[in-house]
Amino acid sequence: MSVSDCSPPPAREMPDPGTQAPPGGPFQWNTFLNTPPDEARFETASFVVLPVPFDGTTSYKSGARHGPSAIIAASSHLEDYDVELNIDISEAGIHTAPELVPDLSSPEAVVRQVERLVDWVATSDKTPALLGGDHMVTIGAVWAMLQQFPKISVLYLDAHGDLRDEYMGTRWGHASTARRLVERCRVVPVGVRSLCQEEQSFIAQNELPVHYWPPSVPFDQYVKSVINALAQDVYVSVDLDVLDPSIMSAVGAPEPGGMQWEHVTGLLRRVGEQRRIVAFDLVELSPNEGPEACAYTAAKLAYKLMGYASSSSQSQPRAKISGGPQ
Ligand SMILES: [Mn+2]
Repeated sequence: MSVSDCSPPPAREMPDPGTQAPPGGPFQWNTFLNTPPDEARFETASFVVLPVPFDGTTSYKSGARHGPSAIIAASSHLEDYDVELNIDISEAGIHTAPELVPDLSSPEAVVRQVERLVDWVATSDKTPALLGGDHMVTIGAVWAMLQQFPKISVLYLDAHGDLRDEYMGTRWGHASTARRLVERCRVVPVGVRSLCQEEQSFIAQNELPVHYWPPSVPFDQYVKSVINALAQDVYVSVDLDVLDPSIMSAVGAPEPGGMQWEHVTGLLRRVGEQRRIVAFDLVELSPNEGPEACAYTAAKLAYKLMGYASSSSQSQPRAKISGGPQ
């Protein structure tokens, strides 16, 4: 053995394990788009993905607690470039927060947890992108956004009304989500095709701008009517059961006769162009109830929503992406 063999190796600059990739790789990061943490820092991100794996109030088929992780895993297979918008949506910066551990003492406790979490993102001037979980996660999220945007409207895509005052002993469940929101702000339900009698009476008494599916007017007119019902600042809530079960069977309460991919994306694109999308959520994916394609479809819709929110950028500079649709 020579003397040089025993000398210590030259000092190397080691990566910071908190924010940078270790040597070697590639790695699976469990972040949206599988973005390494040093490229998806909170400080520089326009969008913050908030996984909320809670399904404690589901009444039909549970499993939405597995939705956020399935969407994030599927998102690693998305192309960064979006053909429709002709932009790389990821350039806006997408940070993925760790999964919330739900407080199981009561559904209301989860509402408060989500409210604090979304408030943290909104007060940092970033766009929250919430992944549920059952639909009740929307309640706390909208409450938090109302602090920043008092005149917000909620665009509520859902096969169901979610307008029961109480269901199965709680006022904070997925069946009461829209009802809790109506108490504080304007809600525009879209894609509705299943209601109980109590909900139908509530809609009539309160003259809610419910847009049923299938539409009774041409789709273009349907979209105009939805947009006209919305204020300038919009929170978009997508219950994936708004889609037809032929393309989205992996939900807790599938309902036949739903919207197709082109309807949902066509509507959301126009909303992004004509209103300001300040936050959104995607809820009720129950991955074990359907094929793998459902998680991918959900991930793609989440990514497209970031793109549509970015096209609101004339009035919302925080989600600005260079380039833009042609
Ligand atoms: Mn719902």
